[in-house]
Amino acid sequence: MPSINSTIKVDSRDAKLSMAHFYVAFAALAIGGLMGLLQTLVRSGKFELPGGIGYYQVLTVHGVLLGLVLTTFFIMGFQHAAVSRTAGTHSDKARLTGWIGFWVMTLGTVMAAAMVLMNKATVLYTFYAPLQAHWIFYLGLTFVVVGSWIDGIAQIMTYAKWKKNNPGKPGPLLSFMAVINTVLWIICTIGVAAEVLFQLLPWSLGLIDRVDVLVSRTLFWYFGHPLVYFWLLPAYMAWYVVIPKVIGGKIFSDSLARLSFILFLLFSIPVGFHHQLTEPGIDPAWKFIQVILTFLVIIPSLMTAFAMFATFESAGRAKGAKGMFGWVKKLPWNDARFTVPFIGMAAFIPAGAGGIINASNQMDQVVHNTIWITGHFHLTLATSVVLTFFGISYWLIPHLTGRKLTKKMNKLALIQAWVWFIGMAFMSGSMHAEGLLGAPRRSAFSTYMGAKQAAEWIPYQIAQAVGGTILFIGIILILIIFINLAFFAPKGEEEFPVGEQAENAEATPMVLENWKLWIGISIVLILFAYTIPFIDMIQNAPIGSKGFKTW
Ligand code: HAS
Ligand code: CU
Repeated sequence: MPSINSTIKVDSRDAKLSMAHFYVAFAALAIGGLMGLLQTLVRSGKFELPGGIGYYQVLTVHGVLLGLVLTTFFIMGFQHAAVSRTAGTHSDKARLTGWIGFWVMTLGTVMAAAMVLMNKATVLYTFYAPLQAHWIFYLGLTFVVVGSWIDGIAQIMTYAKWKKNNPGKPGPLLSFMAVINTVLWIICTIGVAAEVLFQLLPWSLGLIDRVDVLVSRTLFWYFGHPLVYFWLLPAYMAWYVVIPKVIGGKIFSDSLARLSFILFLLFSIPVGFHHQLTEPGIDPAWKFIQVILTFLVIIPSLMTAFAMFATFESAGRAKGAKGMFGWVKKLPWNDARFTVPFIGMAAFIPAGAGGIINASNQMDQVVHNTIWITGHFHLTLATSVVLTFFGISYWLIPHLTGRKLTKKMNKLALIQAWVWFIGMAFMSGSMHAEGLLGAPRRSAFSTYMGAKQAAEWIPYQIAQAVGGTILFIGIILILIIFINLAFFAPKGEEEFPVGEQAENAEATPMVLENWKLWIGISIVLILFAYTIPFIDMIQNAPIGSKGFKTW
């Protein structure tokens, strides 16, 4: 694996491009996080939204800004920096491509957010038909997707330039991972782009009078599950490559890390039916096949768990750790760059277990559409991924702005992480428990009151309000730290930590970078998992009022 020495800095022009993405991401966090607080207060039954603002409008702002905007902008900003740091500075052409992508995404975000704030797109972050939004919302989302494709192509350009200048060598691991994530994103967003362009946009413009809901949901979930790995893989990039350097260790295995990313590329897309297990109109045999593929996509996460424990233990042993768990003490617990992502990793153990329950068809009948699912993704996305994003920010923002992570900010970052963990334990924990009692997701307090179990659910909703309030304190803390590190921290050099492979690790086989092979297998698996059920849906689609099949 090419050795990446620790003094290389991200070129200041690329740093500006990354920082532009982070400003949008953290602005989305601030607004979306405030909405989250309001939601939990409304659900406690003790708070009415002012000025006739609707609960579902607030929920749509929360989901779109945090689930789609914060994530996409943060990930693109991080990947630009990662590629520039390890595969070399963007060419002027690549950087210009990146800026075009950024502005197209930003335009789309403003269009969609404006419609949501004007209550003309209260369709939640999954914008399921038959809920209909203003056409500007759909056009805005299209710009966000197309903009992210352009943004991602800039990263691929720089990686390809490195490969051309270093024939026969495996690309830098961090850049390889960023390109895997971008390729995964481009392949999976084709589904949601088709749904918006051929169904929702013409429908909202009145050009067609009906859409086939099953087709639109299938196109959405073709995209929706890989969306979660588009979120997860940048966290894994930090776990695999940055954390080993932060703890003074080595990357356990470059090949294992690459293989786990390739398995995500192969198995994360042909599995969307696991979000549709209770839906009619899909042959159970194809649901079963996609559940099998879902269980295959759990394997790279288990590989990651193994690799992380191996990384921690070898780093600890190298420092003289004795006994079965002596290495735990050798980990840098006072360094936020390690401890904050670590809390995210530890949270991923129950979070992933919850995912396995969701994927288990019979158990999903119990939890589907309950608040359990909301608890699941507040552990996976809002804790494991987002805490790792915070952990990345603590060294990347000062690195990019030519400042230092000070002791004071490091301390505040550790406090923020524990506040986040405690708030999430209350909120996600009570969501999981209340979901098992059958409480529905996506429901305000008022809709609960009709249910006979309402009295039983109230204590859990109060716990969610407590958790949501603590989490909001966590959001204020992270915003203070971000603003300090971006604008006020003392000038200085903050390392962009990039780990190096352990001496005794095997050389990386070049087959792992055979893009034609892996993208080819990914496409074959998608065609295998979706072609027949999709033909089935179209053939059996109802006839529209104008006498032809609705699409
Ligand atoms: Fe999920 C629903 C299945 C992972 C996000 N998921 C959702 C939704 C979201 C979401 C947003 O099969 C709701 C969508 C909606 O609005 O309806 N999910 C899974 C499975 C996994 C999984 C099998 N989900 C994620 C991740 C997400 C995410 C990651 C965001 C980032 N999920 C489902 C299913 C549904 C679902 C169904 C639909 C349910 C329904 O009925 O609607 C797997 O990827 C999980 C694998 C992970 C593990 C854990 C491995 C542990 C690791 C950490 C080790 C810790 C270390 C640190 C090393 C098996 C890697 C040291 C620790 C110490 C303590 C020392
Ligand atoms: Cu999924």
